[in-house]
Amino acid sequence: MLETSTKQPAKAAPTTAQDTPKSAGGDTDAMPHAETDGFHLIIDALKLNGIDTIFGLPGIPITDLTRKAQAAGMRMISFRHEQNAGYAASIAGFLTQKPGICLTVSAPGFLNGLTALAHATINCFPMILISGSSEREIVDLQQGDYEEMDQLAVAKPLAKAAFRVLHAEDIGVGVARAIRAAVSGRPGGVYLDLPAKLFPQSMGAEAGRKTLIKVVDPAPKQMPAPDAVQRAVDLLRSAKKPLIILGKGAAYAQSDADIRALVERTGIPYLPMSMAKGLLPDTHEQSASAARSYVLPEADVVMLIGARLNWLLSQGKGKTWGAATPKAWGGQKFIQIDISPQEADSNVAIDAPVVGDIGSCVSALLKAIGPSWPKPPAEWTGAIAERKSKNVAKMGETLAKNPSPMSFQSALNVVRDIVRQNPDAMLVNEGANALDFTRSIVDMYKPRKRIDVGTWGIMGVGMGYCVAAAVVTGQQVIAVEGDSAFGFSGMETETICRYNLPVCIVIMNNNGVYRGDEKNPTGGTDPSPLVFVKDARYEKMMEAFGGVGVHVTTPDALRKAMEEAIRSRRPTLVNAVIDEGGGTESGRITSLNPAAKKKA
Ligand code: ADP
Ligand code: TZD
Ligand code: MG
Repeated sequence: MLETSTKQPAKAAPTTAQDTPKSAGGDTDAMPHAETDGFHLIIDALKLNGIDTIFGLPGIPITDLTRKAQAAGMRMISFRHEQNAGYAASIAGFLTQKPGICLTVSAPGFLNGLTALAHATINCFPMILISGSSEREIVDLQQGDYEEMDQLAVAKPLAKAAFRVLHAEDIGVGVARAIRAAVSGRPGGVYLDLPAKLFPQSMGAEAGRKTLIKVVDPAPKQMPAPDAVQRAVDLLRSAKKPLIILGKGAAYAQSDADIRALVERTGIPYLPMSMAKGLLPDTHEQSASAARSYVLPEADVVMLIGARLNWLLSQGKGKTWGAATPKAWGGQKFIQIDISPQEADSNVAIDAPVVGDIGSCVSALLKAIGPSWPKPPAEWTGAIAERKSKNVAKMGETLAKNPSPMSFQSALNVVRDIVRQNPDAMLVNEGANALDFTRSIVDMYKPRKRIDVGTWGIMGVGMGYCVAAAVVTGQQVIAVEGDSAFGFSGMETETICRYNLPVCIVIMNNNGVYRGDEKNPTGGTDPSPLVFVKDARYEKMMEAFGGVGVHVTTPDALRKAMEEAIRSRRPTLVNAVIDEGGGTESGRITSLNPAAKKKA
C-alpha cells in the first residue's frame, strides 16, 4: 500500500459527488485532468506514512472521506459512537507504535471522540483525532453554523498537540506534524482540525504529490547519558532488596527480549503493572505479583521501567510502601527509566533518573551490568518465594470451589484456563470487581496481550478495544466485562458482528455496579442507583445482530461456550451469571471512595 502511494501520483478528484468509486484500491475515480483535492491528499498522506486503517463514524463534512478511504484500499472501520472509535484508535496506537486514527464529524462527533483523545494523552498512546469542522469565518464570528464549535481551542488542553489545516497544499505538512507529535518522545493524542472547505479544494496532482511528506524516523531513539546509566547501575549494585516494576511504557516499547534479559540476568524480582503483564510470563519464577503487598514496603531499591508513580502505585508513598502516614516516604531509593525528563520527582525523589527510550536505556543497562551480576541476597528472594507460595495455595483453594450461583473466582478460573490454552489471544478487561479479580487470577504469557481501563480506570473502553485488537492483530479476542462496564459501549456488538470479528465477550453479570443486591433505602419503587434490571439477557443483543449468544450459570457451561467461540471465531457474547452479592464496593480501590461520617 505504501509502495503504491509513493510511486503513483496522487489520485484525481471525481467530477461529481455521485462519482463514488466502485472497487477498492484502484483509480476508478480518476479524473482526466490529473487533478487532486483535499480528500485524496489526506488519504495519500496517511498511506504514504504507512497508515492503513481508520476508525470513525461518517457524516458532514467527512462522509466522502470515509468512502474514498475505503475505495483507496484503506481499512475503514465504522462505529456506532465516536467514543468507541476513539478508544479503538488509541489502543491501536499502543499495539502498533503507529498513531491510531479516529475520524469524526464536527462539534458533537468531535466531542464524542475527544474523551478518547484525552485518554490517549493520559495513557501515553499515540493517536490522531481527525475531525471535520464548520466554516472558520462563521465559527469565529459565532454566527451559528451547522455544528459550530471552535474545536481547535477545545482540543488543545487535552491533546499533546493540535493543528488546523486551511489549504490543500498544507495537508502534507499537517499530517506529518500530527504523526511526529503523536509518536515521538512521550507518545500522546494529537488533534487535526480539517474545515469542510478544505476537502474539495483542488490542485494539480503532481504539484499535490510534491507537498506530501513521508516522515523519516518519526520516533527517534533517545540514548540515555552514560553517567545516568552508571548512577543507576551503582545504586542497583548497592541494593539488598531490589525490585523492578514494569509498566505499560515497557510493553509499548517492544523491547521484549532485552527487558527479559535484564530481569533474568540480574535475578531481581519484578512486578508487572496490569498492561505489562505477560512481558515475561506471569508464571515466571521471578514474578512477585503474588507477593505485591510484601515487596512494595520491603524493597530498598526500586527500578521503574516505563511506569509512573501515580495513584496505581500509591504515588510511591504511604502505607503501601511501608511509611507510617499516607503522605510519608517509605525510604525506598528509586531508579526511573522514562522518555519524559519531567517524570522524575513527580511524587517522591528519584535518585537515579535514566532518560531515554526504553529500548536504548535497557540495552545500555545490560552493557553496563556485563555478563555476570551478583544475584540478590537469598534472604530477599527466599522470603518472596515463601509469601508467593502461601498466596498461590490460598488462591488455588478459592478457585477450586464451585458455588452456586458462580463466584467471580469460579468463573474466572475458566477464563484462566482458556487464556493459558490460547496464549496468543488478546484479553480486554474492564469493570470494578470484574477487573480486579481478572487481573489477579488470569495469567498472561506474552507481551501486549492484556489491554484494560488504563491510567484513568475508565469504563467504556471495552468494545472499542475489542474491535481494534481484532483488526490490528488478527488474533482471537476475549473480553471480560463487568455488566456496568459493558453497557458503556454495548452497541458496538453490532460493529463486531458487521465486521465478523473473532471476539468472545464474557459478561460477569452480577446485576449492577459493584454488586446487584442494593435496595432503595426509602422503600420506594425506584431501584438503587447501583443496580440494573435483574437477570438481564445481554446475550440476546449479540443474537440480534447475527452473532452467538449464550446464557451460562456454571463454570462447565462457561468453558464450553468459550471453547466453541474460539473454535468457530464467531462473534460471541457469554452472559455469565455471578452471585449478585459477590463484589466489593469500588473493587480494590475502596480506600479512594469518600465515606460519609454520618450514616443515612
Ligand atoms: P503503568 O500504568 O503501566 O504504570 P504508566 O502509563 O503510568 O504505566 O507509565 C508509562 C510511562 O512510560 C510514561 O511515563 C511514559 O513516558 C513512558 N514511556 C512510554 N513509552 C516509552 C518509551 N518508548 N520509552 C521510554 N519511556 C516510555
Ligand atoms: N464512569 C466512567 C467513564 N468510568 C468510571 N470508572 C466510572 C464511571 C465509575 N465506575 C467505576 O470506577 S467501576 C464502575 C463504574 C460505573 C462499574 C462497576 O460495575 P461493573 O463491575 O458491573 O462493571 P463489577 O464486577 O460489578 O464490580
Ligand atoms: Mg457488575
